[in-house]
Formats: sequence, structure tokens, C-alpha cells
Amino acid sequence: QSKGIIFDLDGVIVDTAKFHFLAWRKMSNNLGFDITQEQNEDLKGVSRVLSLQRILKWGNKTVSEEDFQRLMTEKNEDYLSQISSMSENDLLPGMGKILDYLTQNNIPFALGSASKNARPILKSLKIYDRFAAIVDGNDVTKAKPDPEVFLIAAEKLNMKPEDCIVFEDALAGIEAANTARMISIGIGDKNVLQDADYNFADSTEIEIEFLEKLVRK
Ligand code: G16
Ligand code: MG
Repeated sequence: QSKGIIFDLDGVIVDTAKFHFLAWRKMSNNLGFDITQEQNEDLKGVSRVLSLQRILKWGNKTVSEEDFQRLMTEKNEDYLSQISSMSENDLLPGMGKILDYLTQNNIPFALGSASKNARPILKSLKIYDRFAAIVDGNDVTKAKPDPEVFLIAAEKLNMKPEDCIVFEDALAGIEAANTARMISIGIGDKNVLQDADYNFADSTEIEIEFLEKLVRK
């Protein structure tokens, strides 16, 4: 018997943040203002709707509901065209080894992402079929830090929340995992993700021995 793992997508499995940033930046520039790398940090793990609301606030813009929808559609089309060339080479360093270990040892893992584009991304990375469950932005009504996405993933894995281990790169995601009473692993800046149960700068730092102990029930 082992525990189950739940992976966030953007920033954990693949680095799509830079493409989200480019697409949001282009949109902002078209509206007559700019956004910074630093501001982009506040968009990580945040849903598409909430991201646009935040960006418009930064730019002091108010738009009609119709324009809001159009801006989201255009941004997403731009984003999709940028990620269309993604392949298995785009798995973040260290992730391939971790996923191979889990697959070979029949340790079930799920996706818990805010992205509505999660499925096509996993397919381009050629790892889609290896997930026991996928919960993404199409399945949830409440965004992280609400634990909904991870709780649904646990249910789909047939695991109690306490038996789930969450890999996250965003503070909102660590908070969601902690609220769900799951074990949280922060991937990224320790100062930002200090509420995580374990911290790693990136996934290459995670030893298989560490995982072995952690997944044991
Ligand atoms: C991701 C990103 C966010 C993005 C969100 C929605 O969340 O980190 O920046 O806004 O998905 O993405 P989409 O526009 O593709 O639906 P996660 O939870 O995978 O880190
Ligand atoms: Mg993320």
C-alpha cells in the first residue's frame, strides 16, 4: 500500500509560466500598459479569469463583459500557439526520473491544476496516459487556495487526503494542500513557499530514497 501523489502542472511538470507571461504581456501592451516579471509571480496558479481581473486592475482598466471574454479568448489563442511546439523534451528537469519511478512502482499519481489546457499539454509531453486521474480548471468551481482541486483528485485516486502528497510551485497551491490536510512539497523559492512541509529549489534535488520513504503508508 502506498500513498498517492498529486502534481500541479505549470511550474512543476512544465514551465509554461513564461508563455502565459508573454501572452498576457502582449495583451496588456495592446491595451496601452505593461506588466512585469514580478507581477507575473502573482499570476502563478491563478485561474484565467482571476488573472485577467488582476491585470486589468494593475493597468487601471475597466472593460465590458464582452471585451473581457474576448481578451481571454485572444490571450488563450496566443498562448496555445506558443505552446503548440512542446514535446517530451519540455518536462522540467528531474520530473522524468520521478514519474518513471512512480510508474514502475505502481504508485498512483494525479494532476491537480488550475489550467483549462492541462490535457493537451500532458498529451504533448507524452505523459497523459500515465496519470490515474486528471483534475483541471474545467472540473473546479473554486480556485486555489481553495482545496477543491486537490480534494477531487484524492477522491479520484481513492485516497484519503492525509494519504496524498502534493507537488506545488505556487503559494496558493501550498495553502490549498495544507488546508486539505495533505503533505505539501514546495518546488521553488523557499522564502515564498515556507508553509510547505518540504522544500526543494527544483525537482532535480528530490532523491528517490526520499520519495520511497514518503510514499510508504
Ligand atoms: C496554471 C498557471 C496559471 C494560469 C492557470 C490557468 O495553474 O500557473 O498562471 O493562469 O493555470 O491556465 P489556463 O489559462 O491554461 O486555463 P497551475 O495550477 O497548473 O499551476
Ligand atoms: Mg503551478
